[in-house]
Amino acid sequence: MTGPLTPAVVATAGHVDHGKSSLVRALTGIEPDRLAEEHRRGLTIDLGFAWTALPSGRSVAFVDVPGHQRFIGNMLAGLGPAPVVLFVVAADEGWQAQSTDHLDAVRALGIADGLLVISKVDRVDDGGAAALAQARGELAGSPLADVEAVAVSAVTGAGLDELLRELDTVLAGTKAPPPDARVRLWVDRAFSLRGTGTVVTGTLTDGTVRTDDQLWLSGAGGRPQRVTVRSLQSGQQRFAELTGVRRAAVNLRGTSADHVTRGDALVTPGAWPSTGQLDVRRSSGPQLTDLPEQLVVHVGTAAVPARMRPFDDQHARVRLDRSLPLVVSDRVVLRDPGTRRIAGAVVLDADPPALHRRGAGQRRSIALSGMPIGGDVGTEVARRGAVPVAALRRLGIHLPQRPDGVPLPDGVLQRNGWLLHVDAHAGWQRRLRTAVTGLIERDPLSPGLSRAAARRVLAEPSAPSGPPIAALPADFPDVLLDQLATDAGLSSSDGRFRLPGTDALPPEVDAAVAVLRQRLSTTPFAAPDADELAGLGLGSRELAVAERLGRVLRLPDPSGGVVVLLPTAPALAMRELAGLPQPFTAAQARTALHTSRRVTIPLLEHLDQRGWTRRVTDNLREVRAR
Ligand SMILES: Nc1nc2c(ncn2[C@@H]2O[C@H](COP(=O)(O)OP(=O)(O)OP(=O)(O)O)[C@@H](O)[C@H]2O)c(=O)[nH]1
Ligand SMILES: [Mg+2]
Repeated sequence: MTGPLTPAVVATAGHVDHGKSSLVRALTGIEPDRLAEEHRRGLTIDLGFAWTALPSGRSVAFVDVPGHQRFIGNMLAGLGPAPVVLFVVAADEGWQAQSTDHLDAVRALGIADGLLVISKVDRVDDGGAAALAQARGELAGSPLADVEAVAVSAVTGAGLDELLRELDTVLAGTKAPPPDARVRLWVDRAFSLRGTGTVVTGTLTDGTVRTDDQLWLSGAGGRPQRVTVRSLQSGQQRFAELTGVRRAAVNLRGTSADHVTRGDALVTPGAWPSTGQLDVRRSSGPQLTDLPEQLVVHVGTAAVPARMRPFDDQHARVRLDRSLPLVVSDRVVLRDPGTRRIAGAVVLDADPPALHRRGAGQRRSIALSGMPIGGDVGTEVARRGAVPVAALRRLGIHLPQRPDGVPLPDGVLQRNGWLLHVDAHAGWQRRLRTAVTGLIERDPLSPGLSRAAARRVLAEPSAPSGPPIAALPADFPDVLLDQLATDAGLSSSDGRFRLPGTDALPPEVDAAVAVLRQRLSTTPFAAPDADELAGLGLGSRELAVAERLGRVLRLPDPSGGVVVLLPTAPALAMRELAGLPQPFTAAQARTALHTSRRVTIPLLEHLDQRGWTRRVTDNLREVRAR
């Protein structure tokens, strides 16, 4: 296969002492065991890193893992982000306990690319044939069942060239992740270098990191730290940008090494959810009902204690002790720290619904059983009623690249960057109409249901008797709420919803308004005073409805009361004011309109606002040419 020789990251795996570190050293000339204690004890404790170029020229980095059972956490942190594995089995000892443990981890992580390496062939006479046959038997049925095998000796150098050639072939067949994906780099080390500052290292799996990038460091501290990439290295060379899958050493501004630990992740700001609860489907290992409630969840380089509640033997809810940037389709390892058993699982839902009602667990089991890996837009939208397209993307749910124009699943509508489910949409319309109708019945003078009140109504849990309707999301935009009201046949203005055609005045109010209008038709600027309004039974609510119906105009009275005129009063006033010498004073206007100062000042201000008059100085106005 041709194509760009994208760099690669390969992890080792295999039983303790089977020669993993010796192999990496022989292949690269770099010592992967970095710690003095590792040399003293002659075994790997923590991850080791080394790199070389393959015969094709492709550069490859190795992450060398410990085989000892005690360091299984470190082993999983090394294998977690690596897509390719060298599975090492010693020719003299053959398959051993941690060979099985590591194969369980490979299964759980779904790693299907790599090589079977029969090591230490110089120690046997059969060229490794017996160990190979045994290992093949163990690998049968696993994702590594069909990988090529190479017999090597780190001591004599036998087979090393062939191994590098075979690795080249394996890597040529793997697909690099899309460079424009959101970044998620699981940190495996953090340290401080004099003169350089904080450096974190990890296997970059998703996206591209560039110098000067702003990223978030999401970790145990809760809130993500905002950091900036000062410089980048891979294999001790500097780069302006790095694309996964690749080892990366990232020099960061904005944090100190003491605040970063293995299991933190460098991520694109705002692009990943912070997930504390997951619904998962088992992919390998024991049935979920056979695992204890207390587990350790391994994903990327993170190891987080968690509690699991199985819904059935294949599906469970996992509650993490701390949130992680996890999305739908992520693979997680569920490890029972007591028995060493390891199950693999795939995240089906990174934002699962709360389970309150009786039988919710059983219903969830059914829902999860029918859920495809990668998520289903229809189900997700139905569950939430409405959800921003961006939020679904963030959760890792597979969406068409551009939902506009692309057919959406049945029952899903797209509006203003949101996806709505027709059932919820219809249910919300019904509820809104009922609420508005009830309000008008109780209080015919009501100005209508406010948006805030409408939100409260639509956010309530649906009645146990009726069909379940999702609660309206708190961030549902006003424009969509107004549109919903319009769809429900309501009229919507000033952020209030009313029933069109029901805006009639109760008869006694109607009669009082008629009396007032009659009076104002002969003396248009003699606004009724508070006593007269009280005598007619017209309070502020009655007047508000009369104004909405276009029967009167209300102007604020600076003394705190209200000036009530006919809606035609401003035009009539203009006729009088146009006859005055320009500019004119408020006193001149008052005389011309045969009214009081209480009416004149609000009326002139109203005319100013309409742009019919203009203030020339504090007390002088002129009529504007129209
Ligand atoms: N004869 C021979 N000995 C080897 C070979 N490879 C490794 N060894 C020896 O086997 C022992 C273990 O080797 P390591 O490379 O440390 O094994 P490992 O798999 O990295 O061990 P852990 O990291 O602790 O799991 C050492 O004493 C090595 O010298 C080999 O190809 N031939
Ligand atoms: Mg080792």
